[in-house]
Amino acid sequence: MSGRARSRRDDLATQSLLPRAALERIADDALLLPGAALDAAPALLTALQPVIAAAPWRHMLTPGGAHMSVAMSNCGQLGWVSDRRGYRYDAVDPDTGTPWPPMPAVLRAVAERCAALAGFAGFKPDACLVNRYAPGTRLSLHQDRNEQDLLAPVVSVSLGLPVRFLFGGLRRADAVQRLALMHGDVVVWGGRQRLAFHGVAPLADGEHALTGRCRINLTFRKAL
Ligand SMILES: [Mn+2]
Repeated sequence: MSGRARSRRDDLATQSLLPRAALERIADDALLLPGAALDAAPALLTALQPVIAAAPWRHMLTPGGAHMSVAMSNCGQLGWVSDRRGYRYDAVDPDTGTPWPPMPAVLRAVAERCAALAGFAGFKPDACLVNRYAPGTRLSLHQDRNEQDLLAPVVSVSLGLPVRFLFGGLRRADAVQRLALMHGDVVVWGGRQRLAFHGVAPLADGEHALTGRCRINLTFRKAL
């Protein structure tokens, strides 16, 4: 590991030990809820096991024909899919030809509670995208805009290895904040920030007691 990569990882490890506020404002209508899913994390990971058994990890094709570096699955009424035809939501897993597994109650409960804590009471997600990041994997800046309901927020739950979350503005060229996301952290954005550009920096290598050598991200949305 290079010295630079080591210092970045050490920064993240140090930050995880510092006292943290219950709620940190990123922007109007965008909030970080430090550790909001920490207590539930073991139950979330256990509930994911039958989801992944029914809808195994896969590296979807981008419309350009490249395999995405992030491994993905879905649960809930709808799943986010990508292939040569584009990005969209589908009730059926294209890999198995069957509906996506149902959203486990513990996942739904965490998403709805965190949305309410962030000021989006009444959030009823119908889709949960499950992303698995291996060391070195990143997600470049993008907007979530495949949902019909752009009034509902996005709720993002981080599990496992820490990462730098990139949160920009409504234009791609806007300044980008770099936020350390730890295991159990939740980010919620909606309202005026619903179409904010966001992404994650390359995942630093490491080992997490609950997830092993990866970060798992749950992204809850109301697609319809
Ligand atoms: Mn996104």
